[in-house]
Amino acid sequence: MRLFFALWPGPALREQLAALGREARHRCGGRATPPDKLHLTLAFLGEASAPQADALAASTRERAIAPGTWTLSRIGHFPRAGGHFPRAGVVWAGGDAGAEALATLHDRLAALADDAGLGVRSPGAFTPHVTLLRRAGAPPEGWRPTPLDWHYRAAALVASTSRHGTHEYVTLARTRH
Ligand code: 2AM
Repeated sequence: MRLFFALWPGPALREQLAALGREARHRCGGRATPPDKLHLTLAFLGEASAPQADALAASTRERAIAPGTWTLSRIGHFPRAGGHFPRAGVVWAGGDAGAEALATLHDRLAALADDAGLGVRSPGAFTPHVTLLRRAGAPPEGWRPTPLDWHYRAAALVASTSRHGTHEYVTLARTRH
Protein backbone atom coordinates (compact mmCIF):
# COMPACT_ATOMS: atom_id res chain seq x y z
CA MET A 1 0.00 0.00 0.00
CA ARG A 2 1.03 3.61 -0.50
CA LEU A 3 0.82 5.93 2.49
CA PHE A 4 0.41 9.66 2.81
CA PHE A 5 -0.46 12.24 5.45
CA ALA A 6 -3.35 14.49 4.50
CA LEU A 7 -5.92 17.00 5.65
CA TRP A 8 -9.47 15.94 4.81
CA PRO A 9 -12.12 18.71 4.56
CA GLY A 10 -15.28 18.70 6.66
CA PRO A 11 -18.66 18.44 4.90
CA ALA A 12 -19.21 22.19 4.33
CA LEU A 13 -15.75 22.84 2.89
CA ARG A 14 -15.95 19.63 0.86
CA GLU A 15 -19.09 20.93 -0.83
CA GLN A 16 -17.43 24.30 -1.53
CA LEU A 17 -14.39 22.55 -3.01
CA ALA A 18 -16.62 20.27 -5.08
CA ALA A 19 -18.44 23.35 -6.44
CA LEU A 20 -15.06 24.90 -7.31
CA GLY A 21 -14.11 21.63 -9.02
CA ARG A 22 -17.28 21.74 -11.12
CA GLU A 23 -16.52 25.31 -12.14
CA ALA A 24 -12.93 24.32 -12.96
CA ARG A 25 -14.13 21.42 -15.08
CA HIS A 26 -16.45 23.74 -16.97
CA ARG A 27 -13.46 25.98 -17.75
CA CYS A 28 -10.64 23.46 -18.25
CA GLY A 29 -12.23 20.08 -19.12
CA GLY A 30 -10.65 16.91 -17.72
CA ARG A 31 -11.82 14.65 -14.90
CA ALA A 32 -13.03 16.11 -11.60
CA THR A 33 -11.88 14.58 -8.29
CA PRO A 34 -14.93 12.92 -6.65
CA PRO A 35 -16.00 15.05 -3.64
CA ASP A 36 -15.14 12.38 -1.04
CA LYS A 37 -11.58 12.20 -2.43
CA LEU A 38 -10.81 15.93 -2.21
CA HIS A 39 -7.88 16.43 0.19
CA LEU A 40 -4.58 18.14 0.80
CA THR A 41 -1.53 15.87 0.84
CA LEU A 42 0.82 17.01 3.63
CA ALA A 43 3.49 14.39 2.98
CA PHE A 44 3.65 11.53 0.46
CA LEU A 45 5.45 8.50 1.91
CA GLY A 46 5.25 5.94 -0.90
CA GLU A 47 5.11 2.16 -0.51
CA ALA A 48 4.97 0.72 3.01
CA SER A 49 4.64 -2.75 4.53
CA ALA A 50 1.79 -3.60 6.93
CA PRO A 51 4.11 -3.55 10.00
CA GLN A 52 5.49 -0.16 8.95
CA ALA A 53 1.94 1.17 8.49
CA ASP A 54 0.92 -0.19 11.93
CA ALA A 55 3.91 1.43 13.62
CA LEU A 56 3.30 4.78 11.95
CA ALA A 57 -0.44 4.64 12.75
CA ALA A 58 0.42 4.14 16.44
CA SER A 59 2.80 7.11 16.54
CA THR A 60 0.32 9.26 14.57
CA ARG A 61 -2.38 8.68 17.22
CA GLU A 62 -0.01 9.90 19.94
CA ARG A 63 0.88 13.09 18.08
CA ALA A 64 -1.03 16.39 18.11
CA ILE A 65 -0.61 19.11 15.49
CA ALA A 66 -0.95 22.88 15.84
CA PRO A 67 -4.40 23.87 14.56
CA GLY A 68 -4.42 26.43 11.78
CA THR A 69 -6.18 28.03 8.85
CA TRP A 70 -5.16 27.80 5.21
CA THR A 71 -6.82 30.13 2.74
CA LEU A 72 -7.36 28.75 -0.75
CA SER A 73 -7.38 31.73 -3.06
CA ARG A 74 -5.86 30.69 -6.36
CA ILE A 75 -5.99 28.09 -9.08
CA GLY A 76 -2.78 26.45 -10.26
CA HIS A 77 -1.78 23.92 -12.89
CA PHE A 78 0.79 21.14 -13.27
CA PRO A 79 1.00 21.08 -17.07
CA ARG A 80 1.12 17.95 -19.16
CA ALA A 81 4.36 18.75 -20.95
CA GLY A 82 7.32 17.73 -18.80
CA GLY A 83 5.04 16.99 -15.87
CA HIS A 84 5.38 13.93 -13.68
CA PHE A 85 2.74 11.24 -14.05
CA PRO A 86 0.27 11.13 -12.21
CA ARG A 87 0.46 14.90 -11.98
CA ALA A 88 0.25 15.70 -15.70
CA GLY A 89 -2.65 17.99 -16.50
CA VAL A 90 -3.59 18.59 -12.87
CA VAL A 91 -5.61 21.70 -12.04
CA TRP A 92 -5.50 22.54 -8.33
CA ALA A 93 -6.63 24.99 -5.69
CA GLY A 94 -4.05 26.51 -3.36
CA GLY A 95 -2.99 29.65 -1.59
CA ASP A 96 -0.15 31.36 0.27
CA ALA A 97 -1.98 32.50 3.41
CA GLY A 98 -1.28 29.78 5.96
CA ALA A 99 1.02 27.83 3.62
CA GLU A 100 4.05 28.32 5.88
CA ALA A 101 2.33 26.45 8.72
CA LEU A 102 1.56 23.64 6.27
CA ALA A 103 5.23 23.46 5.28
CA THR A 104 6.09 23.13 9.00
CA LEU A 105 3.51 20.35 9.29
CA HIS A 106 5.03 18.67 6.23
CA ASP A 107 8.46 18.70 7.93
CA ARG A 108 7.12 17.41 11.27
CA LEU A 109 5.12 14.58 9.69
CA ALA A 110 8.04 13.69 7.43
CA ALA A 111 10.20 13.38 10.57
CA LEU A 112 7.58 11.15 12.18
CA ALA A 113 7.60 8.92 9.09
CA ASP A 114 11.39 8.90 9.13
CA ASP A 115 11.31 7.54 12.69
CA ALA A 116 9.12 4.68 11.40
CA GLY A 117 11.64 3.95 8.64
CA LEU A 118 9.67 5.62 5.84
CA GLY A 119 11.15 8.50 3.86
CA VAL A 120 9.19 11.18 2.05
CA ARG A 121 8.88 10.53 -1.69
CA SER A 122 8.37 13.84 -3.39
CA PRO A 123 9.31 14.97 -6.89
CA GLY A 124 10.22 18.46 -5.70
CA ALA A 125 9.45 21.18 -3.20
CA PHE A 126 6.28 20.86 -1.13
CA THR A 127 3.50 22.76 -2.91
CA PRO A 128 0.29 22.55 -0.86
CA HIS A 129 -2.56 21.94 -3.27
CA VAL A 130 -5.96 20.29 -3.60
CA THR A 131 -6.23 18.43 -6.89
CA LEU A 132 -9.52 19.44 -8.52
CA LEU A 133 -9.01 17.98 -12.03
CA ARG A 134 -6.78 15.56 -13.85
CA ARG A 135 -6.08 15.38 -17.59
CA ALA A 136 -7.27 18.96 -17.85
CA GLY A 137 -6.21 22.00 -19.86
CA ALA A 138 -4.64 25.15 -18.40
CA PRO A 139 -6.93 27.37 -16.31
CA PRO A 140 -7.73 30.79 -17.78
CA GLU A 141 -5.28 33.59 -16.88
CA GLY A 142 -6.43 35.82 -14.07
CA TRP A 143 -9.06 33.47 -12.67
CA ARG A 144 -9.29 34.28 -8.96
CA PRO A 145 -11.88 32.13 -7.18
CA THR A 146 -13.73 33.31 -4.07
CA PRO A 147 -11.32 32.49 -1.20
CA LEU A 148 -12.13 29.50 1.00
CA ASP A 149 -10.83 29.15 4.57
CA TRP A 150 -9.74 25.69 5.64
CA HIS A 151 -9.66 25.40 9.45
CA TYR A 152 -7.87 22.23 10.52
CA ARG A 153 -7.08 20.57 13.82
CA ALA A 154 -5.89 17.08 12.90
CA ALA A 155 -4.03 15.27 10.15
CA ALA A 156 -4.85 11.81 8.81
CA LEU A 157 -2.55 8.94 7.87
CA VAL A 158 -4.13 7.50 4.73
CA ALA A 159 -3.48 4.31 2.74
CA SER A 160 -4.05 4.41 -1.01
CA THR A 161 -4.71 1.23 -2.94
CA SER A 162 -5.25 1.07 -6.67
CA ARG A 163 -7.94 -1.18 -8.10
CA HIS A 164 -9.20 -1.28 -11.70
CA GLY A 165 -7.54 2.08 -12.35
CA THR A 166 -9.26 3.87 -9.46
CA HIS A 167 -7.73 4.80 -6.11
CA GLU A 168 -9.32 3.87 -2.82
CA TYR A 169 -8.32 5.85 0.26
CA VAL A 170 -8.56 4.40 3.77
CA THR A 171 -7.79 6.46 6.87
CA LEU A 172 -5.54 4.42 9.19
CA ALA A 173 -5.11 6.94 12.01
CA ARG A 174 -5.65 10.57 13.01
CA THR A 175 -3.51 12.83 15.14
CA ARG A 176 -4.85 13.63 18.62
CA HIS A 177 -6.90 16.76 19.24
P1 2AM B 1 -1.74 14.73 -6.48
O1 2AM B 1 -3.15 15.01 -6.04
O2 2AM B 1 -0.97 15.95 -6.82
O3 2AM B 1 -1.64 13.66 -7.53
C1 2AM B 1 -2.44 10.15 -3.05
O4 2AM B 1 -1.98 9.65 -4.26
C2 2AM B 1 -1.97 11.57 -2.84
O5 2AM B 1 -0.54 11.59 -2.84
C3 2AM B 1 -2.41 12.56 -3.90
O6 2AM B 1 -2.82 13.75 -3.25
C4 2AM B 1 -1.20 12.81 -4.75
O7 2AM B 1 -1.02 14.13 -5.17
C5 2AM B 1 -0.08 12.50 -3.81
N1 2AM B 1 1.05 11.94 -4.53
C6 2AM B 1 1.04 10.86 -5.35
N2 2AM B 1 2.28 10.61 -5.80
C7 2AM B 1 3.08 11.56 -5.25
C8 2AM B 1 4.48 11.84 -5.31
N3 2AM B 1 5.31 11.09 -6.04
N4 2AM B 1 4.92 12.91 -4.63
C9 2AM B 1 4.10 13.67 -3.90
N5 2AM B 1 2.78 13.46 -3.79
C10 2AM B 1 2.28 12.42 -4.45
